[in-house]
Amino acid sequence: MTGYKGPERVLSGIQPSGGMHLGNYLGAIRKFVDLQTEMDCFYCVVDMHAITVWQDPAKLRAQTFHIAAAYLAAGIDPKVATIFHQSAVAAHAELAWIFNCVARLGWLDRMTQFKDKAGKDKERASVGLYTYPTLMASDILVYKATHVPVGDDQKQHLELARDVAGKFNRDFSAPDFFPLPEPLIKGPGARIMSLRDGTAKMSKSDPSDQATIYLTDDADAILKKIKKAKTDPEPLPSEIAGLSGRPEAANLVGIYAALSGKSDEDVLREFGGSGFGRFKPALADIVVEKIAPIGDRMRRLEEDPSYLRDVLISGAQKAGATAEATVRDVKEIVGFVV
Ligand code: ATP
Ligand code: LTN
Repeated sequence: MTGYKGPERVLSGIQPSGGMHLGNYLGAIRKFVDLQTEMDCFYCVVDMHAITVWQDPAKLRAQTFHIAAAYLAAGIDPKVATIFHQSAVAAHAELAWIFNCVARLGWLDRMTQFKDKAGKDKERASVGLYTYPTLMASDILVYKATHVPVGDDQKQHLELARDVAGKFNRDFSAPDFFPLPEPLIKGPGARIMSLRDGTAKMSKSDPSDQATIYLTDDADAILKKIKKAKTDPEPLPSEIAGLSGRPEAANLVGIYAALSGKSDEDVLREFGGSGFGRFKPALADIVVEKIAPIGDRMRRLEEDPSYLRDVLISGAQKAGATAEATVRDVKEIVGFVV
């Protein structure tokens, strides 16, 4: 992390663009919970990122509360970590503008998420969708975060944030002003796949409801989705090598391993030779055991939006103090009159 001497700090964010799912939990939120006792942590609901694609205003606010409820229900303690929404801290947008002038067009042109989300008709995509990664760099660097827990799909955006930090430090002869943030991606659950297609990521925006296990699914829905999950006719292999070319089987084994705290090898030692008729009910049991209580807590929290609002607003006040101090220094460095 070069010669950066500031404190270790964590920032991550989730978009309020739909229901929270098992991939979000295993790839992100579960790590957020573990990190809160290790470092100073900032967990953001990135509503400004969500509007890079159309969001119904009536739903956006409820979705913001939904993410806040998931943070709390999973075990993030707002007295320990700072939970807030991005739009309430104007410093994110201010720094993002400056980063738009640091990042190069060529860097953004390479972003695969833009290509995926813009689809064939990129002329009709919003400008915000294109500059999304510089806002994400700002979310991270406005807190001088050194560590960023995310799922595997965010790797390229994290590299861009490091490039922006490095170029800013060099361009303005401010060595080590910004840290080069480290992605925290590794670990079981970094890439959970769709239950209908083992080659596509489990996603909020999947058109099939059967592809995604939502944190608010009840036991019955979880059981049905797992029973219907796409598989192949072969029994499970006894060793990892036997999962190659079997993306659906590999995904279900990976989910079991991530939730049980076992390795894929251990899971195959236990279930190798069994058909999905035996494995799927065992998988459904563990998903229900780990996820259903979080869903119950989320539902209860979502019944009290004024409490969730209070958590977000007081988090934003705390976050704002740190973020504004960074922007003040940045303005000075860039040559603005302060
Ligand atoms: P969409 O799927 O609609 O693009 P998303 O769920 O990827 O949305 P976010 O909600 O912003 O987007 O993601 C929040 C966090 O969850 C990020 O750290 C992301 O990497 C992680 N994540 C999302 N999907 C998965 C997945 N299938 N497996 C592991 N981690 C995931
Ligand atoms: N791009 C991320 C969400 C996101 C984020 C961040 C993650 C926005 N800002 C800062 C980590 C740090 C996504 O789509 N999952």
